[in-house]
Amino acid sequence: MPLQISSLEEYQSVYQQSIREPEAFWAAQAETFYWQKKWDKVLEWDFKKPDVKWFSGGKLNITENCLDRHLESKGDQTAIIWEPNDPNETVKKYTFRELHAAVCKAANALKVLGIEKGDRVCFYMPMVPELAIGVLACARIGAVHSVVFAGFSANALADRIKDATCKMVICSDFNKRGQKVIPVKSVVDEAIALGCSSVETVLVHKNTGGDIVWDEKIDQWWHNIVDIQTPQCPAEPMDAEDMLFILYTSGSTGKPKGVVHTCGGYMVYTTFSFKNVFQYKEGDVYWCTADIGWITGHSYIVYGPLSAGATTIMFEGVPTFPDAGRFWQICDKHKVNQFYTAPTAIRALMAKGDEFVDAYDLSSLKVIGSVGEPINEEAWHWYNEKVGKKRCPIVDTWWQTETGGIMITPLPNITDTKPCYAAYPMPGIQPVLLDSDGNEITENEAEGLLCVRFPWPSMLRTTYGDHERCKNTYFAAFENHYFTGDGARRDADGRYRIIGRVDDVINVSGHRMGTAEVENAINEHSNVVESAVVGYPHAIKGQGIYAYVIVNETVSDETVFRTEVCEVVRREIGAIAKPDKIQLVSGLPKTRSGKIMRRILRKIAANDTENLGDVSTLLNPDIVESVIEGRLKE
Ligand code: 7RM
Repeated sequence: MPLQISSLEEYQSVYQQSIREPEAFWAAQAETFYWQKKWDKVLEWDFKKPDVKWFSGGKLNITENCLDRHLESKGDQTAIIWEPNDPNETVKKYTFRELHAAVCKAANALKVLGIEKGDRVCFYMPMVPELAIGVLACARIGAVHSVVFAGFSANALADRIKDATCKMVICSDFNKRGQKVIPVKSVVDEAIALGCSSVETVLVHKNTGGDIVWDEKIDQWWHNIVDIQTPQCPAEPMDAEDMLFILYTSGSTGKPKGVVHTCGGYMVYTTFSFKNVFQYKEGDVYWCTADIGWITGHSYIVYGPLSAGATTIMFEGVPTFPDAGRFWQICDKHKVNQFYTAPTAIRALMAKGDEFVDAYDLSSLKVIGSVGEPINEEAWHWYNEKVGKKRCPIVDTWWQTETGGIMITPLPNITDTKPCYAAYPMPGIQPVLLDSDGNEITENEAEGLLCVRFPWPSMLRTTYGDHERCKNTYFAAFENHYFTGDGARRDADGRYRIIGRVDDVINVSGHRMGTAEVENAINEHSNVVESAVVGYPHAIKGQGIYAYVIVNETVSDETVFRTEVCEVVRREIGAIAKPDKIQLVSGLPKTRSGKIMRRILRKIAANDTENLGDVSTLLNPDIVESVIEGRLKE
């Protein structure tokens, strides 16, 4: 197992060593894993290309580290606790031995269905054990998984399947979310009908039962094929730099990018960070409420915890079913020791009243975490007092799909915590603040663009099928730096506070969304001429989506029009991208070169129109007043 830091002095000295001798530091961590063959070189890097290789020449299989290596010492320990949507249904538990067998069977099934090393397999599934099993089965045989959050639309799914030329899609028949039953297989059918010609097989896990359309030519039942396989499957030898998975994420341009993570460095960093950030101890029960469709689920439900030999909970349902006490009921029921969730969930539950949290025994909790967006002070205090009872440090963890693992965070009971501060860099992480000219801001009590100046093992290697895009998005803005897209502040003691995105990415309920992506969707409405989307402060979601829309023909019923626009967005991207507010405008403020002045639109959406700055240089200064007049309040 990698090092687990236990005191402030140790953090400080380990941090210093990790910066002074990064290769020696990470080699020592990597030594604690099971490698089929040791690496030749710890690190090679060039941010200009970018080209980053960790542990190259090393051979491993991440599933041998997540499963096989635990069999002897903890084969009978629970690896996954699955908590169903309906609290009255039966909990499922998999020991490491059972999970190993289940993964091997699924891996053999993938092989029978023609999946080979390097092939891409798309997952479009609810939070059921078969999702984790399927993902690990891919890793077992060297297939590359691309998990698509099951809230995305058929269009969005089809785009992702095509971009990665997936050979297979694994899905469920239906998903359960609270009281709703959501068709899933039919969405996959729709996506396939949009021309996903690479897909040879759709493997369907029967989750609820019920009528679905079946195409004998490509559809296969999971249980028909997986259940008859043998529970042993050799682990494919993977180069440390072979692809492990692709995960799509939104950027400031229209099309989501397929962030690529590789086997060796990702394994080392997610395990190391999991052990340290959550201070996980043998026998603890750990729960991250994320969906495996996002990076948080990949790194901190599946790979990090399992590789660390932890017991990890997978929750199928939603925080408010059957009522707003569900999270706390689960913590009580399974005696959860480390709990990791998103600020949007905390705010939503806080708004429902304290009685829901007060009704349960939360004395098992030791560490509580937050991820995905800035946590506001009020939510931080409520989380600290009501959930953590002021005895559980809050780890406000800052990281990204691209970073693979947690980058900046307090370490519980080791470093201090401060509301709204993600605080200190993890060992091996070298954050810097730059000004817009790329000069480093070295002093404290300063604000700047958050960059990283040295590679870390779990960083993205490329964006699938488009390396130039990776270079332009992350490595071109500032020479020899990875640019995060976030702005941050450093306080007098060196703690970091993440302010938020400085690009055209918004964060709605912890879901990352490109404004251009939403605009493209809105523009699909036949009566829309042009649109501009910005984020605005939203009490529960963090940011809401505010859309300014120019129409072609006068709209007779604005309510109907707004519903139609939302429907188009739902169809193009998914319900998570539906605008909260849609304002009809006769024009958009533009620069003389024709660029939309989002800065002004953001201020209007936030009702902060006092200091719009100089608008006289705009192409159409008069439009500003009319946009302000038409602003939507509630
Ligand atoms: C893990 C994840 C990444 C973006 C990132 C930030 C924002 C994430 C925090 C945060 C403030 C945090 N991956 N973000 N964590 N902002 N404090 N603790 O969320 O790729 O989906 O999003 O999320 O803007 O760039 S992500």
